[in-house]
Amino acid sequence: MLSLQDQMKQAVAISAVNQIRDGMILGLGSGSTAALMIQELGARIKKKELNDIVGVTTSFQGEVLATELGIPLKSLNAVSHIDLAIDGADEVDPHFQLIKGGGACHVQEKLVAARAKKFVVVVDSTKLVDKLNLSFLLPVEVLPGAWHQVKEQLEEMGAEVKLRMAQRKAGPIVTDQGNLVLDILFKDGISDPMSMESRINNIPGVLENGLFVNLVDQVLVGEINNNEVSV
Ligand code: ABF
Repeated sequence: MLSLQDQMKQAVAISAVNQIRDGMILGLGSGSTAALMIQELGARIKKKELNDIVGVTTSFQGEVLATELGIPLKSLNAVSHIDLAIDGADEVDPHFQLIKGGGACHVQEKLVAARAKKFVVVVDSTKLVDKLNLSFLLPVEVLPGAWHQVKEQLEEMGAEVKLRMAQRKAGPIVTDQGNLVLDILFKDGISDPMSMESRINNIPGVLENGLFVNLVDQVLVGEINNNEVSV
């Protein structure tokens, strides 16, 4: 029996896959909601309900899943465009600005979202917030040789900063690109995501941060009302 949260994720994943048409080049996101979407896509391709699909994944994890399901894949460099990208998020504000990167995949996720003609975000209602970064930490991918210097510069901007460690502190989390992740918190949240996104990215050694500003075309939200799941 799926938890209520998983039922919401499943419902938005199916609703997003309903937007896919034959011949599309798709951006395939990361995280558990995107994984449900990839599974549904794989099932429809197998049943020949969807044909001539090409996927561009945003993480190694997504690549493994899509490969196992037989979804044809190409790299971002090998496609001329992306028709539709579908991905999850960690926080969504009332202006559809996002925090992503809880899974440390936000560099590739942002590249794919920026390339897509349509970017659809799939979340359950727990991801909706009034203001970004009041609770979920903002991920910043940094070059390994620069993590401490970037940490200091972020602290000078007023953030609390932690190097993301693997479970049981076995070592730092390493991204698919071979970099490290700093998780940062501005205790009053982020009021101006656009200026914060570029301020952080201007620090030497920063590859990309998890603020996704003005990229989203549609947010599909799974909700529970009277024990009924709806999108
Ligand atoms: C990806 O997966 C990330 O950008 C985000 O961190 C996360 C959301 O995961 P889930 O759907 O499991 O909550 O989309």
